[in-house]
Amino acid sequence: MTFQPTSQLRARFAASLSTMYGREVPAYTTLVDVANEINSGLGGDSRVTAERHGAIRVGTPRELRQVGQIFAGFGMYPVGFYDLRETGSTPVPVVSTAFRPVDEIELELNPFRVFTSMLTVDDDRFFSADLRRRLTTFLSGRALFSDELLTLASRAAEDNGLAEADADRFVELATAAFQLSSEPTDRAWYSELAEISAVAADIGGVTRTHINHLTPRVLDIDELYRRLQARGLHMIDKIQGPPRWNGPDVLLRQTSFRALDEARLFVEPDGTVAPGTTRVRFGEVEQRGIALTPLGRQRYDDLMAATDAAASTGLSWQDAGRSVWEASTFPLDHDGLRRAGLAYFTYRVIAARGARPLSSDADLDALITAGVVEAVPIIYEDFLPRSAAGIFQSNLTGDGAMDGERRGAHYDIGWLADTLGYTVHMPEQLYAAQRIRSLHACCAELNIDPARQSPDNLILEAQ
Ligand code: OOG
Ligand code: NI
Repeated sequence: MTFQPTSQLRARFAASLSTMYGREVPAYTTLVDVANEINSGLGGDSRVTAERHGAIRVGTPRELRQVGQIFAGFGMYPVGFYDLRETGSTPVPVVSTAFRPVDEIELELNPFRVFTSMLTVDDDRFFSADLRRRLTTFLSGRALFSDELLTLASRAAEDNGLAEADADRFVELATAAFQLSSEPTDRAWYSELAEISAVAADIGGVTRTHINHLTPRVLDIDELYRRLQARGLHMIDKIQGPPRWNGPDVLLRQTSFRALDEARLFVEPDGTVAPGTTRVRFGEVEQRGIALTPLGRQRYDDLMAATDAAASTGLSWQDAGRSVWEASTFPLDHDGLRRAGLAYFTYRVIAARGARPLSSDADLDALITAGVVEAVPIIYEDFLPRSAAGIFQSNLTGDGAMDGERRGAHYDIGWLADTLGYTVHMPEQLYAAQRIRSLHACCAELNIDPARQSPDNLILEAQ
């Protein structure tokens, strides 16, 4: 029987969720078709065509830990900690991480990632003691994942894959765990939670969890936005993240179309079961650019703040962003980003053997200029807290309720690591490590001393 390695399990899982989500939310299929049209016109490779991120939401640390166990079976590990309670203009009562492959070879094989949020039940600003008690009872009474699924996941994680029959079962059970439930929802309970936040109701008002959206990657998001609008899809009013401008794509640009009404059964207060609708799922698409160093990220955040100020004078977000970015000193090409230490690259030797330097203190920058070494941009594989909050918000009905006078519960990356039982990597550490590995490999191949590199390189190395 053939053994299926983790990367294959992950690719199958992403594809199987995609098929299911296309059946559940037909507009998703339109989105994927249009994204494929654009990508194939722009020479997208097989990684980009298959590339998706998903989003799920759970209610308790125990559920979060189990989700982590399932994703580990697919070679996906927690990266980043996002606290969305105060990130956007409307508070969202969740903290989040992203499960994704961390290794560049695994990313290349299949980069599937899932943005995963947990309801902050312990936060007094959202939940009173009485509601918290009832919510905790409700959540501890449900089982989102079967023992069979969790056991297969642990085996897959331990053995770095599964034999074919087990692999089939693992993918089938994992996909089904994120299917929209047909079980009737208690109307009164759902509504009580919805008063606080639509997200609280979506997570804690039902007995199951579900995939909330599945996002393809597109190489030209502005073109996609136009084409979807032309097809009559109701898009949110902006593309989140940096604007389209005359410099390089950085980080992540995302947009979405509005949540759609989906039929669901409700148990009414009088005990009868009646059809109703919920509006919790939506379509999203993203374009990815180069990963920024902490220095670059600081510049990015400053430009975003300046864009807010410019947009408040009545310009559209895109027009405000473009004028702010184009008036700034943010570098206009990858080379400029690299020289200023604002973005991450890997390095590889491209010159033939005879054309290589003989001196052991050759400068990397000079080697790049001389065409001996090539700097390849590292694509940003993660998320942006502000865009994530924006995506949540644009799909919430109502502002929800938060009592700012009460104290918020404390959650941080250490809490997350303890809860999951895994190290939580920070995105920038992964990019920096990847950069240094490639730099050292290059130096070894050229027989030059990595310690004798130019100050720019050392600045980057220290980050
Ligand atoms: C997650 C929203 C965040 C993104 O792409 O930033 C997100 C959710 O709605 O559960 O998916
Ligand atoms: Ni998303």
